[in-house]
Order: sequence, then C-alpha cells, then structure tokens
Amino acid sequence: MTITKKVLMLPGDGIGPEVMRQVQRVMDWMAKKRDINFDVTEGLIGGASIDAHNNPLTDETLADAMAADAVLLGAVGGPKWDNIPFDIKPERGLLKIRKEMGLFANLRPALVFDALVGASTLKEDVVKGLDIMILRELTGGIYFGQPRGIEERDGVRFGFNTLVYSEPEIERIARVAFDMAMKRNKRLCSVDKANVLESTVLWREVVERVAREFPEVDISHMYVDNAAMQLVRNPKQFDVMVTTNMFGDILSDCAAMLTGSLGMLPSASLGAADETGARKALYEPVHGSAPDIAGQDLANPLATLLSFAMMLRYSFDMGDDATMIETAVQNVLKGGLRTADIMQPGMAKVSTSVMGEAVINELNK
Ligand code: GGG
Repeated sequence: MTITKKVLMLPGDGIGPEVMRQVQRVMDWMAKKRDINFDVTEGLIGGASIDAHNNPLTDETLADAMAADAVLLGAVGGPKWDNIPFDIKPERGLLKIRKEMGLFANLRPALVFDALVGASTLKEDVVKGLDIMILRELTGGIYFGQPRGIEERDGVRFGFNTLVYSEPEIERIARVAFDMAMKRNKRLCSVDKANVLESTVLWREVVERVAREFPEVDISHMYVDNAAMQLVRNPKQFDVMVTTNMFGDILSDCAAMLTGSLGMLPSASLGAADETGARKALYEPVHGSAPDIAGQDLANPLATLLSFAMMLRYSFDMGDDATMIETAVQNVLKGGLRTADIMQPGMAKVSTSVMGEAVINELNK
C-alpha cells in the first residue's frame, strides 16, 4: 500500500532552492522504490515572498503549513533585503512561522561523521564519535519578548529587546529535554546565565523542579559563557543540552564547527503533541542562505538531506528510512566526496548536485 505524506516545501532564498532540489530527488527515489508518496506543495517564504507579495510570510502560506503533515524549509535572508523595514525582513517570516505553528522545541543534533573527523576544528580524539543533541527553545525569550524596538528618549536613541520566559514555557521545553535524555544517555546539561539574568534564574529553578520527576537523569547546569568554552574544549562531556532561544542559536553554530561545517547540521522544530500524538513540525538546515555562493551549485546539501531524514523519523515514524538516508550520507563521505565547505586534502571536491546524485547512487546500492 502506498503511504502519502503531505509536505510543504519552502525553499526560501539564496542556496535554499538548490539544496532543496536534492531532497526532491530523494523524495522521488522514495516514491519509486519505497512506495512512499510525498504530496508536495511549494510555497514562498522570506525574501522570495517579499519579492512576490511584499510580505515574508503570507496567510496563505501559513495556512498551507498548518495543513501539511510536515514543512521542509531551506533558508531565508540576504543582502537584497537589507534596506527594507525591519518588520517585513525575510527573517521575520521564519520567526512568524515558528511562532504561529507553536514550534517551541528545536532539535539540533551535532554529530561528527567518522569520515569528517579531520574536517573538524578540533583534534581527532576530542571529536571522534561526538553525538550531542542541542535543544533550543524556539518561540520565546529575547527573540519574541515585549517591549522591543528603537526609540528616542530625550534626544538619545535606544534599541531594546526583552528577555522573558514564563514558567509554562520553561517547563514544556524542560520536559522535552528530560524525555530526550531518557531516550539517550540520561545526561542533561541546562545552559543559562543565572548569575546575571533573572529570566534564567527562573529557567534554572523550573528545570530543577522538572528534574525531580526524572531522578534517573544526571542533570547539570552551566552558564552560557562556560558552555561555549566547554564545547570547544571537551565537547564529549555533553549529551543533551537544553537552553534558551538565543543561547541555543549561538551554541549550535559553535557546535557545527566541531562537525566540520555548518553545512552538516540539520534541525527539527516541533510543537506540542495533540491527543493522537501528532505534532506540527518544520525541518530545516541550521545554515542560512549563504548569498555569496547562491546559484553556483556549490552549497552543501547534506544538512537539508539530514533534516529530511529527521522529518521521516520524527513526523512520519519512518526511523528505518531515516537511518537509510543517514547511512547513505555517511557512505558518500567515506567515499571521499566533499563540497567546498568540508573539503579536505586528497578528497574529491564536488558540486551540490553531484553530492545529491551521489546520495541517490548510495541509496540504490
Ligand atoms: N535555515 C535557517 C535559516 O534560514 N536561518 C536564518 C535565520 O534568520 N535564522 C534565525 C534563527 O534561526 O534564529
């Protein structure tokens, strides 16, 4: 029996469309070989949507996202939209879709593939076998807190944002973190700045409270500045990390360099489960639109392909198919193919499309 899954694809800007095309190839392969039919709708977000509708996320696209089984997004932003009003910038479209879909839990796995150990910024023994899950709170914190703005007061201009978290917001992300720790190695590090910021004093207090329900999990707390240092000093001390919206954004980019490149980091953004266990979800590579290499067939498509694998695992309960794609990626890297961002001496430098083709060839083996 053919399974049909409704997927909304939002390629976005810059390298978004070209990395997304490689996922379309894998979807076509799966339809042919695995009897899984993806009913794909394509939509606009970010700069592409601004160009067409003067709006980074239209109500129609949002409605399509709400109706889909899952959303796959490329990247948003670019210098073309630098000089437009802040409230309609490409990034506002991304923040809005996350907020409106209630995607509060952003899973960012930083995994070092054996073949890429030498591409990491750290020594082999420090990163070999590294497998960290960074859980970033995604719909609260300083990205959304009110008041925000730029104002003139007594002839002086002020720019301000508000870092605010409610107890329920902290509690729900903490629960996801503890559940995840229980499924992995029962180690959780909560990252905050509780020595300086009241919002994260509450964060720590609530995480501690939830911890009492999970006595098997070894919980630790770390200030964000120390966590950044520890990530590049001894990353294997971490297993699951949970943190705020902005700290998670920064720490996961930092962790990306341990894996070789930002082009290797996938992500899943999940909402709360409904009574049937289904949840709204959006998958996207952690990287941005890389306008400097856009349209040149140079970008690394692997983070987007791995994000698609996360979609199979978390939205469609197709863990075996997800593993199949991850193994194909691993084997392509073992075979020596590299896009420019993960290039190493003696390896073969390939384009976005050749990398996509190589993954399909691996799947065919
Ligand atoms: N695919 C990720 C992307 O396009 N990121 C651009 C961006 O504006 N991100 C903001 C954020 O993740 O907080």
